[in-house]
Amino acid sequence: MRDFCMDFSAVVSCFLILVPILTVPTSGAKSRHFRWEVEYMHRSPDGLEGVVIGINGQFPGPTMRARAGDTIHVELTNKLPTEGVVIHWHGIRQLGTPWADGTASISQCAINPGEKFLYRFKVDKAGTYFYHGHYGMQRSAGLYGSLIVDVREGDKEPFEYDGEFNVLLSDWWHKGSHEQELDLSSNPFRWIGEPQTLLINGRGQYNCSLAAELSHSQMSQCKFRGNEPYAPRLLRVQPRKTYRLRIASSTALASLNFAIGNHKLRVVEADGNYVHPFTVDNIDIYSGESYSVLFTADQEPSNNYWISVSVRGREPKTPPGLTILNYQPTPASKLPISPPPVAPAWNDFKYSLALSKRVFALKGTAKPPARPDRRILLLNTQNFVDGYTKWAINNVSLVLPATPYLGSIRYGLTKAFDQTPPPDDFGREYEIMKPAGNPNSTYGNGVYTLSFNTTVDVILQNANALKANVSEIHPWHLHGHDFWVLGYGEGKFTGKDQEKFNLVNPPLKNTAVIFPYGWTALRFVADNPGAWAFHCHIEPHLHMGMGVVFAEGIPRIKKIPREALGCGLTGKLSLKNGGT
Ligand SMILES: [Cu+2]
Repeated sequence: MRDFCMDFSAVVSCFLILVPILTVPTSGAKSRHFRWEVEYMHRSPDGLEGVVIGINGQFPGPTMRARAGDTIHVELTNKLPTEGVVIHWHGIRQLGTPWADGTASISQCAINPGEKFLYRFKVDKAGTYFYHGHYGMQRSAGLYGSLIVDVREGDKEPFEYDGEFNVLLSDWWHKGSHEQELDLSSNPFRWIGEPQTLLINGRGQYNCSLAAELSHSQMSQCKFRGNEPYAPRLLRVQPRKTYRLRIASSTALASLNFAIGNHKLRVVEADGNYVHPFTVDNIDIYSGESYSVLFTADQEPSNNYWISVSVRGREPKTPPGLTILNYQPTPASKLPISPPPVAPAWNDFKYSLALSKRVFALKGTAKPPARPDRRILLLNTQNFVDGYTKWAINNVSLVLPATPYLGSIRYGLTKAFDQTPPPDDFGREYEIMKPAGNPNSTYGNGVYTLSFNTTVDVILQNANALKANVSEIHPWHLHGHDFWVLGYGEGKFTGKDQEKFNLVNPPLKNTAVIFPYGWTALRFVADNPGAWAFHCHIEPHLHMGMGVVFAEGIPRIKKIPREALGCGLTGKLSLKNGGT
């Protein structure tokens, strides 16, 4: 905030804009009001100047903080001159406010340039969340920030700590998001490549390395005065104290591994749900996930230590993101005495799987219903549609319609999207271990309509991509719900695998990964009326069609704010009814 105020010499209005401008107590819970302007800005997240989408002059966007039970009001003005915008509140279930989920073409119309939209929703559950753009590839352009929900006043977390830090992770390309979008949509296909830099709280280093001298690298040693926009934000700790790190990954592509040199991490929260605590040397974190980890500053206090973020799951062509754990009163300029911790090999998927399998719900967490009412198997494949490279689910590559599903389903506008639902299964003879015999698929925008209040199992089945011996990681994120992760398996899912589902203490999450050639089983209850995206959180993959839409209980929704539906067929409907 200080940078912003100094940059713009507008201290007074800065405080008015950036802090909640009004808090009104209602039975302990508060309304928290924010006024945001979203705009393009020149920034140098890694030392090279590029264009980012910022909020109120900040990149990443302002950190939002509230208590469980509070209502958040964000009056958002779109100051991008030529494109729409929406913001998704990742991990917030939007109970009773499905129009505030911030998914263009699904829960609302994109907010036009110059227009305002009011996001009003309740944060019902304490946890580590974040928000990000959900239109085009605006997340890749840097439209994201942290959203932290504390426990209700008087409530306690099931663990103790003395201080905390937000660690929002992202990846950064020097090629702009529009060019990336065009590359991915081109024939012949142009892959965007690996990110140039990993960012920690929006900061990374491209032309130098903090650890160059220690790692004997070819890169030059970074030297900072401290006010450079790409100077790392240090984490300053007092010896012997215990800290909570709230780590969230908003990466467009990279799967990451997080470690602090010489320190163990105790994992206590995942995706806004408490987990049975377990201790690790380092933790994998996929795009769309968040974790809270505790660590104690119990090492030699006259030294500083590395915090290191490395690429997993894809051959890393991006150097690790680094910052420093700075023990007080040791000078921050004193570099750690050994090189940064080395992450497990990028393709050690067994390591990753073993880590994912260590996540169990904390005792007392809601348990899943004993059996599902419906099972949906979703095959993840890379395909061609009319010669274009795409991703498809059960052979359908998602192309979003012009009218948001929430409105078209609520008002029975059957012309707004394909009324034939996509398939619940794929041919059982499909060979997941090799490239498809016929890799062609089709575009589609049909919906999985879930009967209200029923229990749904989703089995995500991974497969070989277009190229032989390639199967990628996909972190799948569900909107509007948490799901239980019932199990992970290798190879093709069979009915027998159900017998091994964990129904005792499966973790509740909103994002879960499928590993190469494997499957992941999820269960959730369709009890939140709305239209909900379920998709791979890798932004290029979603852009290439890797998602589906679930809809449940929409006839129960009484009134959808008109502002959410002013486009497509719902926009015309609104005009016909005299604008009401
Ligand atoms: Cu993916």
